[in-house]
Amino acid sequence: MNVISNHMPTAELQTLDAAHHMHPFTDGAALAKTGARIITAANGVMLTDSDGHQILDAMAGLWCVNIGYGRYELADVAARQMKELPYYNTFFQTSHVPVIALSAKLAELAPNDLNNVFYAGSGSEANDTNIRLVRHYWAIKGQPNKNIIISRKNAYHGSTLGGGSLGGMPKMQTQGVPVIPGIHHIDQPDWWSEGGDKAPEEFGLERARQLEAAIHELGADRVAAFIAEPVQGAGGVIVPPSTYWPEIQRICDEHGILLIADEVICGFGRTGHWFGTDYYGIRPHIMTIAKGLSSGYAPIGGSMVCDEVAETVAQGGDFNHGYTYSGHPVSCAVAMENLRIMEEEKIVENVAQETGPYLKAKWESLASHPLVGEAKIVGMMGSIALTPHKESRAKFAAVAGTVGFACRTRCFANGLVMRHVGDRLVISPPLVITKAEIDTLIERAIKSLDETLEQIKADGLYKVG
Ligand code: PXG
Repeated sequence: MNVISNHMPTAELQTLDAAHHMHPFTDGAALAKTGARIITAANGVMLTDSDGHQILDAMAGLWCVNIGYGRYELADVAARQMKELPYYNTFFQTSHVPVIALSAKLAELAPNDLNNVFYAGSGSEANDTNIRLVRHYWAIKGQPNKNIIISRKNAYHGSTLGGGSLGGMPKMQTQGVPVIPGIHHIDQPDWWSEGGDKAPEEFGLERARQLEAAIHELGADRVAAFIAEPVQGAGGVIVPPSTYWPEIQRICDEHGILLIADEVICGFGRTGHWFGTDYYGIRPHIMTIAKGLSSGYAPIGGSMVCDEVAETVAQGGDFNHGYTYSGHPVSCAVAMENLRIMEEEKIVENVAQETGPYLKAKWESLASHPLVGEAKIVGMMGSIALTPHKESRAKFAAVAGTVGFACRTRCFANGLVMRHVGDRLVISPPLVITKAEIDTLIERAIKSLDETLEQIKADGLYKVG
């Protein structure tokens, strides 16, 4: 077989890719026609594709390359760990130094008494763990029927059977999930799309109180936990009104419901704090972590668990759960090095005090563009809602996502990766993005918005639905 390398022509790579590679979250037939964009290298915030184009990655891969590309320190640590101890498991009363070190470090960084880590290979797996963990916890406490988990519509908690069942995205719900019984969904706090005439604060309270209504309906003795992302990421960077999280916290406290904060995107500096939980001042019993934990350099996820839940589970005999790669030594070592760099280079502080506010001012100014309704941002996760009529927060007549996709295509052509979620465009750049790179991001975004507006006018798509 020929060596397949970066030096092959793009078309040949695309043909091979289409012939043998099934892509996640992709229309395979459509992709086979156009051919995949092939990324060959990356450094800092810039990607290089197989045709030599330089593209500013305002998505940090998939919301994960927090320290940016090209940090050889992580490669060196991985190589060293592979030579010393490439693998050993953490089942059956064994442990190893990288997992011990990372667990202690995470306990130090995490808020409150989230001092205990159960490892997984990804965010989806970690949420599967959470389902089993909270049900097992209540069973040990003599309440096996306290097993319902409340989640939200338009939430994303992963793509495994468990994660997909917890999630609330309509497009996923028709394809083999939900399959886990005992998961109940309430509405999301998306004021732009669903707030109607209410003030955002009033709407935030109303949506939080749906949790209380659901608990009353189902019975507090039946509800094990509530799971939510501090800021919904894949759902379109939906920043909840300020009233939302304090009310959710009150409700969980008053009714004895475990709170699971899914920090897979919000964690590790994305909000300008170590965790989204810190940003909102909430006190979860469990946090789901992944992505930024290793800046995506190695696969790793996990559940950070408070002392009381961890101690109860420890007293409950064997917890018959785990993955071959729970606490993988190479991933743990890479994550440790990532956290060392984040601390040493004060990356989170820099987002909070310097680059975050700089990006916020520029991002929010996009709201004055004729195509943009709201522009929202927390730390380094932002979104804009495209609309044909700002005042009424109208949707387009075209199928949802048509205009968003057109804009995302213009972004690519202009050397910028933004992701579209329906007719919202979202960003989540590497946290190390500089002010000059933020200027480039915004210039390219404006150019892409201008071109999209022209295009949809020409195509007759600039119409209220
Ligand atoms: N929870 C949250 C909040 C996530 O955002 C997961 C769990 C699952 O993590 P894993 O590591 O199993 O993928 C995620 C992942 C997108 C996109 O297009 C978002 C995610 C994954 C893939 C695509 O926005 N989030």
